[in-house]
Amino acid sequence: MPRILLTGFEPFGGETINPSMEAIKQLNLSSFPSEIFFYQVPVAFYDSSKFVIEKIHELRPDIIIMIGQAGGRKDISVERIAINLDDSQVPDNNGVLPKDDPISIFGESGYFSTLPVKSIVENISKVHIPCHISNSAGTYVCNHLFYSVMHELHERSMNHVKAGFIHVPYIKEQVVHRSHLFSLETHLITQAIDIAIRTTLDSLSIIYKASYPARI
Ligand code: PCA
Repeated sequence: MPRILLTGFEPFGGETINPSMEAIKQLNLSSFPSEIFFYQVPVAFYDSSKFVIEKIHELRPDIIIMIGQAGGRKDISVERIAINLDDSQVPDNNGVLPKDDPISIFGESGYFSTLPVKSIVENISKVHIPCHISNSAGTYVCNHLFYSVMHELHERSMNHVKAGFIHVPYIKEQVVHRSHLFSLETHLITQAIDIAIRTTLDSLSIIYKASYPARI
């Protein structure tokens, strides 16, 4: 059975919830033909990547899907690329405020997601949830985590692991006093994550599929 590492973030920037975790908690984990391990990650440049990289080596997942909040965006953004840059206007939850710092001095300038980003967007769009490919995960903690994970997989020759990042908008509860901001119902974000997981599972090699008689 494939193993999936799924991560969301703790709240940050004065919010009391983070839609990534709220949505992940509502997934029906037993409905997937896989083992899913999910964690809440600190919104901290260095601690986030340290935590997730440790989990990768402990759990040896086949798929890594990282989810984060992109407040103000109007759709589910399936990120295509992580860039080698930390540059922040606001401190992270540990007070760290990097300016124009490379994430890895000798690392590549960027790494592409190895999730099937186009199929994920297509399948989420089919159920009328707004969804697009995004070409920038920003330069804050989400991009840092995304880049660090892709770099680790590259450096350790773990290229068989499919990994990537999805940004999600605010949920309704976060915008009650800011109704001009876009938001989605939590259950729609949960459904989008569910579809992203299933689409990625479907894209795994035939060897894996062969171990699920029910899916052939
Ligand atoms: N979003 C932030 C960091 C944590 C989160 O949920 C970002 O987009 O970088």
